[in-house]
Amino acid sequence: MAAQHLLDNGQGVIDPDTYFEIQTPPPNLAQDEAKVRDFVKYNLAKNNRLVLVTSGGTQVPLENQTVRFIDNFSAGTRGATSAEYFLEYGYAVIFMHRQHSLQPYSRNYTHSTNCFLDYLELKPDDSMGVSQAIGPKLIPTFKKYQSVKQRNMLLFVEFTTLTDYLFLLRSITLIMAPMKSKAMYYLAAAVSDFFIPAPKMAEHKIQSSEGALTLHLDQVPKFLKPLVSQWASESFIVSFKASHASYITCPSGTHLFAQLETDSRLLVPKARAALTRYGHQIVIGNMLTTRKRDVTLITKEDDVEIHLTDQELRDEVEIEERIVKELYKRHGMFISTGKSCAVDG
Ligand code: 9Z3
Repeated sequence: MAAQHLLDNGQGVIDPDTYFEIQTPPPNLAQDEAKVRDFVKYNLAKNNRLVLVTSGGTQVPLENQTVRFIDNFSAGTRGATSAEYFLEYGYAVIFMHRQHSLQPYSRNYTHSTNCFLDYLELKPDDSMGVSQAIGPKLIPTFKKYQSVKQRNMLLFVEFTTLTDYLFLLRSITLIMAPMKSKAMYYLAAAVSDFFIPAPKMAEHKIQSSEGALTLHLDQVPKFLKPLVSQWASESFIVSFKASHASYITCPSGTHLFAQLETDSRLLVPKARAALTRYGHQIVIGNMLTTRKRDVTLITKEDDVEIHLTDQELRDEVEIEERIVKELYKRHGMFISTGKSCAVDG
């Protein structure tokens, strides 16, 4: 009853504290918190930099006994690839990812169109090994993966729903707080803007016999606000802003994809507005269609465009390498001066 009352502010927007009161925490939250606590303690003692990478999309269920849900798009490429480069720069990484989305190191193999059996071959003695076609390519990746595991530099934490994500985000951030400026948050996950609060959700499968379905979704509270101002106020926070190109519908009914100049021109002001609103260190703006080639880093002081040439794309250069290189530098300045960028005077 009280929860229902709290929801009714007339605009369908609740505050972050109320969200945690009305939603049910994920069942494995205590176990995840315990492993994150051990990981942070270990890396704090080693004086390592630590980054929380969030990756993949969140899911919003439409029923308590869920049959249907709404999903946010992200394969997890940005997060998984960036995590590898953070590890190369000496960061310990908490990789908080959507279940079954791409993961660092295995990302080039798990979601390929090949069946995993195609990576194997039968030896003359009837034993099984990695096929000659893939084995040599896999060795450097395998060695890197083994090394980060042995050195306890990479921790995996999984989420599926928006609620899992937000409970985990709050817990992990609070556990990381003692890392202060050595902690970075790299919030690449695609997070739902709308959800159905638990007290308003249908218990069982919504029946099609009742006719057409009209959905009302409430707005998700803006969690970047408490994250920046309370949970991780002394740390280095990087969020992402994604934007779409437009579709033009032709008279024939086909959808022509047109990356209108206006869309990319809107992205930077929108990203800057997010930076001003929350007061964190960096917003990375990316268009969904060009995200593997172009991004803009927006800080209080400057805009930095990172662009890969056609040749670099053919050479399989990954834009995340450039992003992480730039962040490593700026995080270093933040650790030593408390600012993300050298300011003249
Ligand atoms: C992004 O913008 C990511 O770069 C992508 C990566 C989701 C586009 P993929 O893994 O996709 O390469 O398939 N993530 C953030 C999107 C988001 O939800 N941002 C929130 C917002 O814009 C703020 S945290 O309000």
